[in-house]
Amino acid sequence: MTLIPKSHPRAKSLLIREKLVSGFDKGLVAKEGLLAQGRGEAFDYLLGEKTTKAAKHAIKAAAAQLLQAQRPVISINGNIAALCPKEVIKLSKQIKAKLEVNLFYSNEKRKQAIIKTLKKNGAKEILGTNSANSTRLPGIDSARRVVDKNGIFVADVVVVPLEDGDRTMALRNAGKTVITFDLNPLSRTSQTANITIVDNVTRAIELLIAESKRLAKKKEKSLEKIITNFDNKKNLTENVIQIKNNLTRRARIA
Ligand code: PTJ
Repeated sequence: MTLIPKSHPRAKSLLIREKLVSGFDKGLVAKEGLLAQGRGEAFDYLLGEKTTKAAKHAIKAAAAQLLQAQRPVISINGNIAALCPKEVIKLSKQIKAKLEVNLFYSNEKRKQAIIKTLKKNGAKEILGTNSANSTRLPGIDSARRVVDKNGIFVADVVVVPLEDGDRTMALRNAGKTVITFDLNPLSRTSQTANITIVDNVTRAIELLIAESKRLAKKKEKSLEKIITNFDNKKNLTENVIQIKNNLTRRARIA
């Protein structure tokens, strides 16, 4: 990994980039995953590279939703395996969710590398690895249609971080509640998910773990209230307004 001096004004962003590049070198990340990171970085820049108030609100709703779920599943792709393998496992333990590897750019070698990384980071059971257990999610043509009979197929709540767009609607049509992390509030996934956390997954995942821990002590009724009071469209609008305000401020300085 390239040495990034801590004093560099963009050190945090550069370190995230290095994680992706190193994940690519280890065979975890698709080439296209590097492009996805670039798009994310651009939106992160516009959002001010910090967790917005709206994102904190979405994180709280996501934690409540996950604690209420009967069969939650976290979908793992190459970018997530490279960016936050430890955290995703910690989250799965906290909310008792299953982990399922599901790739857009399907590739058996890459899948095996992802499984190895997850196991190295403490994952016990990983779904999406046994073709005898696979089935098809209707309404989707990409490789993401192949899902595990005991995982995403029967899940009630699915976390799909850094998604490519065509699966969220298929999952919604199958009656599932979808939670995503997506820095682009305008993406199709952001617009069709039930809860969109518009934040860098590397920042937001730790906050989601902490919030799930905090809300685990709350009664069912207060979790329900958090969920029903959350409006994803309104939350996305708040994020777009945040971008607009940041740009207006920058335009005044320039
Ligand atoms: O490993 P695979 O084969 O399953 O492929 C994974 C990628 C991410 C390549 C695939 O799902 C893809 O092509 O995704 P997209 O269509 O590029 O969408 C990814 C979305 O995630 C975009 O809206 C990005 O802005 C957003 N994004 C990128 N990096 C981050 C992010 N959101 C949160 N945190 C990030 N670090």
